Amino acid sequence: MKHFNNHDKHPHLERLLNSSKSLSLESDTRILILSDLHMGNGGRRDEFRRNAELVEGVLENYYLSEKYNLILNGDVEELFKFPLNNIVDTWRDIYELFLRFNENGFFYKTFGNHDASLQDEKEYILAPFLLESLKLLYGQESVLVFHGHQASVFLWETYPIVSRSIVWFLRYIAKPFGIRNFSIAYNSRRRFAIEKSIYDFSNQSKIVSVIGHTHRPLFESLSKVDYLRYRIEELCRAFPAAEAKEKKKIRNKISTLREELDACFRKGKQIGLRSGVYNNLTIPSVFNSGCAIGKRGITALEIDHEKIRLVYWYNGKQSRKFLSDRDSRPMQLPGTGYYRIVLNEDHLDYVFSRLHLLA
Ligand SMILES: [Mn+2]
Repeated sequence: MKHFNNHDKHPHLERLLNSSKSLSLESDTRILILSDLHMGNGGRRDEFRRNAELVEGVLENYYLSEKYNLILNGDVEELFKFPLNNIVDTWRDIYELFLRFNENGFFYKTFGNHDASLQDEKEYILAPFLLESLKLLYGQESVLVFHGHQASVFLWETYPIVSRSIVWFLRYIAKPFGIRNFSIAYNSRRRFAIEKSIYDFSNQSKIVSVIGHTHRPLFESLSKVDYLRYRIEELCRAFPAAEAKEKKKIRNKISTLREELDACFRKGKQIGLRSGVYNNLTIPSVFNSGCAIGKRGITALEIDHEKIRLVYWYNGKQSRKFLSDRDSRPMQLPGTGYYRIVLNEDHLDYVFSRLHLLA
């Protein structure tokens, strides 16, 4: 008789957790986690092209010199649309830059659904550093880094063999008929289903998962909309006890946050944004680095001296003044027009305490 337990619900994720390479976080370890670059051939259909200089600039002039290690968390190459040799020829300098992170300690790359076929490519430039997932050990705790498509119920997203026919479709059929972005056209329901599944698994296993894939940044399982709501709630609670001068500040702050929230919903109508709150008490078990092909900039996760951070990099010349949710000021990278802003940050002790108290 088959024995059923909770883990049977997530066989792919269970397999990842048990088979991952492990790596210990030291008290001063620094890691940059970047995902979903979708690098192409440098042409018009290459979604990476617009942020290529920004990515190269911040990797070389900030993360490499600040002694960060690097994990690229899947969908680095867009192999559904372009052949590997075109991609590597186009972006050779960036590949060489990735490899230089080995000087700081380590460089790893996990594969996603769009670059899963690289498992078979022995000659691939990053082949020695390619993994399906990586487990970061923080004392007794685990942070599992993987792309996230493994939680999909769609077979073609999970298994490279099945996805070959999709590759063929996208490269030869979708292109002539002008179907663009077929493969990442996530509707909110599918995105939510993947996040929810990884959230449930992480809570059951008492681990933190760091993913990409859905292109939606998450910090402690919260999307931007959820986070803005929480901040507004916090400020309302602080209001009654505040001094008169402080009250005025809170009022202004709330109105700014509400404008930002309204803007999210206006945009949400177009992109199918959906709240990431799964129940009233959110467990901080899922983080998502977002993507490197955003219209105005890139999001990334940093692990730095036992803290975890969601950051946003943008080109100051192109972007509107960026509104920060938590009073943090944008920092300019000297000698460039690039800015980094910390969207959220917490100590890993806080994250795991909350996880164990609530999950
Ligand atoms: Mn993906």
